[in-house]
Amino acid sequence: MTTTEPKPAAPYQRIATEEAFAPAEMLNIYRKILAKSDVDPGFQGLMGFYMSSPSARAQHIMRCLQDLDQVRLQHMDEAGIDRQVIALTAPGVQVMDKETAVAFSRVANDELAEAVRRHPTRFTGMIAVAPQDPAAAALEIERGVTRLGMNAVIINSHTQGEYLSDSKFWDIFAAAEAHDVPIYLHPNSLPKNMIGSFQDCGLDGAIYGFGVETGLHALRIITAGVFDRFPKLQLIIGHMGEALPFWAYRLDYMHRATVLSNRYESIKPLLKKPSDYLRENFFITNSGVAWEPAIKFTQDIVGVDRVMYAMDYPYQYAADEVTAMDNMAMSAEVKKKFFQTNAESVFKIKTT
Ligand code: 1DF
Ligand code: MN
Repeated sequence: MTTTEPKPAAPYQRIATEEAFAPAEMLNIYRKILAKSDVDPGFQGLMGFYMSSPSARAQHIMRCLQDLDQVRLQHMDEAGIDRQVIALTAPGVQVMDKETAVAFSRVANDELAEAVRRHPTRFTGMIAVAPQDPAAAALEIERGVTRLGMNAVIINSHTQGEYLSDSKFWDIFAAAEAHDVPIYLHPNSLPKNMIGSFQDCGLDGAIYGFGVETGLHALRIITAGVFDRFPKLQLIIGHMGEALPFWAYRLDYMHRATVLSNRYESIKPLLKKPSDYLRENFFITNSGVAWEPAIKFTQDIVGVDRVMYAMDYPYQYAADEVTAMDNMAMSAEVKKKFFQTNAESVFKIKTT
C-alpha cells in the first residue's frame, strides 16, 4: 500500500488538519491508569488495545504516534502531505487526574512546540488543555498562543463523562474567543454510562461510537446557547462534521418544535437555528472520510470556506485516499480552499 516514491506536488499545498502524536511520557502515565482496577472501559478499549495489541495496525500506529521527525516526515512525503496540523492524540490528558492533566498538558505543549520549531514548514501545533481545571486550561490557551505560537486548541470530547455544554467549563470558551483561536472538538472513547450498547457489538470506536458521541457533544454545545454567549467562538469538528450536516434539516425542525411545546427545561430558545451555528461557528474536516459525495454535500450546507482536508494520521494513513481527494471533480479554486487556504486562515499558518 505505501510507496517509497514521494508523491508529486499539486497546484496547492496539502495541509492535513487532524493529525496525532503521543509522547512516550504520556504512554507511561497511560500505563499506570490502565493498571488500575477501576479503569474506564472506553479508555481500556481504546488505548489499552493500541498499547498492547500485537496486530500490524496497532504496532504501526504506536510507532508513528511517537515520532515527530523522520518517520512522520517520510510518511508525509510518501502521501504528498505538505504540512500536518498536529495534536496530542485522544484522549490526551482528559483521562488523567486533575493535577497530572494540568501539568502534563504543559509538558506536551512544550514538546510539540519544540517539534514545530525543528520543522516549521512541515508542522503546525494545537494546544492541549485539561478541562478538569477550566481556569488552568484558559491560562494554557493564553500561554500556547502568546508564548508557543500555536493558534488552535484540541479537546477530546467529553472529560470523564462531562460535557463543555456545562457552564462550569465556559472559561475555556471565553479564552478561545478572546485569543481568536478555534477549538478542535475531537472524538474520545465513549463515557462509561454510554458505552455498553456500543461495546457489546464492537461499534464503540471510530467505526461509529466516536461520531455519535462527538456529534452529541457539538449539539449539546449548540443547544446550551454557547454561541449566543460567545458569538465569535469557532469549533472544528472532524469526520465530515460527525454527520451533523446530514442531520441539519431535522435538527432545525425538531429544535423549534421542542422549544415551542416547552417540552424540556434544557431546550431553550436560541437566537438562531441549529444549522445557522453550523454555518457560522464550525469548520468541518473530512478526517477519515475520503468520500467525494459527502464532502460536496457538506460544502453545499456550510460553504466551501468551512470544509478542510484531514488525514487522521496515523489512524488512517492511506496515500491512495489523497489521490482520491486530488481527483475530486471540483473547481481548482475550491480544491485549493479544501486542501490549503482554509487551513492556512483557520490555523493562521504563515507561509512566508
Ligand atoms: C482512532 C480514530 C483513534 C481516531 C483515534 O485516536 C482517533 C481509531 C485515539 O481508529 O481507533 O483520533 N479518529 O479520529 O478517527
Ligand atoms: Mn482523530
